[in-house]
Amino acid sequence: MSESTVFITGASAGFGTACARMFAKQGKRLVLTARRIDPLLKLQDEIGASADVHIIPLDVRDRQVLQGAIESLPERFRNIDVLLNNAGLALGLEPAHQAELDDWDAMVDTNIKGVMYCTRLILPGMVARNRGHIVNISSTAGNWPYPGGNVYGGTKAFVTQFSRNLRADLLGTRVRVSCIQPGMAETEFSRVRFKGNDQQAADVYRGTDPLTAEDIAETVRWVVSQPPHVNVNTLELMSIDQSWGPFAIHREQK
Ligand code: NDP
Ligand code: 8X3
Repeated sequence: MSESTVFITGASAGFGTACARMFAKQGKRLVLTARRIDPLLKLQDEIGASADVHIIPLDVRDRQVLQGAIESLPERFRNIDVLLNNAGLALGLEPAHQAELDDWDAMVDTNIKGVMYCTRLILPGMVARNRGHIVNISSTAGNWPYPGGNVYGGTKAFVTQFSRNLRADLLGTRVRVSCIQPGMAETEFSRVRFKGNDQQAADVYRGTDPLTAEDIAETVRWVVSQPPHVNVNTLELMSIDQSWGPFAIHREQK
């Protein structure tokens, strides 16, 4: 797929930036999107020598803007071969009865609706060409519960099940769908979750060897580079320093 086109959401930081760098090394044509234009411009500057890069500052929550951006892509970027649905966030770690409803709305709108919109707008072209690959970034948080994971984990469970249901719909086509479920990875993720509190964000990774954005880019590279008849359905990965706890049990003091 040397001449192929990759569309990445959330390319301004973390996994998205690392994946853009990885695909640029392979000489892919890249459409890079996120809300912040400055990091996108910087990235375009960095990788523009090895890849043809088109940047679009947009919010995946805005369906009209997304539709307009995709419909008005320059001709050479129109035939998207890989859609990396990566843009997403967690906001807050409060228990459900104390969480901010605005945070829940933002997570649902970004992590669920953003993935829905990008998929629905880009998938028809893939089906028409009978070629393409949708790679969705879910999370271990969609598989395993943890205190404060409430809506964030729920949105990622959606991404996992949506990926499987897309596979069901696309049977008989050559369009592939893969769902990657990373555990704790050090990016801007915790800084966003804790609303700019750098200390709280750093504490998440303190004393551990977390996954890196480059680890996820390598996983995406492997998933996408399988032979066309091989569909990696779901792939979960964690840092060696992360595992499961026992069931939590509340005991009354007698
Ligand atoms: P980062 O915070 O480093 O990057 C998130 C990216 O998403 C940024 O480029 C951000 O760009 C973009 N984004 C967020 N909201 C929107 C929006 N409304 N519209 C467009 N772009 C948006 O986090 P990660 O790289 O770690 O996260 C990438 C994905 O991986 C997310 O879906 C996250 O849930 C998931 N994930 C992360 C894990 C981790 O531990 N880090 C583990 C498992 C999954 P901008 O702010 O410029 O819009
Ligand atoms: C991010 C991983 O464990 O912080 O999806 O929810 S976690």
